[in-house]
Amino acid sequence: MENGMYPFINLPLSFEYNALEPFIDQKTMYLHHERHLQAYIDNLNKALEKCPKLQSLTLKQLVCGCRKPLSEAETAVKNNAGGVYNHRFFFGGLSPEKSEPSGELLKAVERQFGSFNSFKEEFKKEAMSVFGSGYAWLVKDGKCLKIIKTANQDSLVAVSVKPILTVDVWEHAYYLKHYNLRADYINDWFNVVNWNQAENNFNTL
Ligand code: MN3
Repeated sequence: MENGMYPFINLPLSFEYNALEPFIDQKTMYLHHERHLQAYIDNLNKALEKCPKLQSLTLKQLVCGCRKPLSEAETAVKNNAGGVYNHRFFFGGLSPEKSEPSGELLKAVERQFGSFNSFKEEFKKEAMSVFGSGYAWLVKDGKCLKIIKTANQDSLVAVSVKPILTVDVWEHAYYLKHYNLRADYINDWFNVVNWNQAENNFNTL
């Protein structure tokens, strides 16, 4: 991932804001990337101004918040770094090009969940059950695939699992188009998942 260190900038998406229509609308994509992610980036940079010692750490190291207990400024760094990391991961997992899992990832999905369709059902159920704001993730844990949930901008970086794919289920990710219907949003999101990126994540260490 480029721009992994302070000062952070908002990297452009690899597609236009309207490219995921009709599944995710242009206004949602614009606000999500240009306002929400930008705010995490600005707040991360501001928090890092107060913590010069952390300025040489990578985004992943900042997300870990490894030094405990954290001061107020360090907590702001950790939370906002989580917001940047999670959003970059989420946006990187989207594509206007229709794709499906293939190769080793498809084999692993079938081994773990029985079929791609059963995986989708299971993933949707988990994403629906995220209470409040957070994310559902497909992760690799050793040789197994698992679906896990995180709250707010907590991250998986400090956990020993490898993220493959995530869906942002904060209301800002879907409210303008899908209102309160998170299930409809998740169904639509499945149409714009970048399975090629997911497969790269699965195959790289
Ligand atoms: Mn979001």
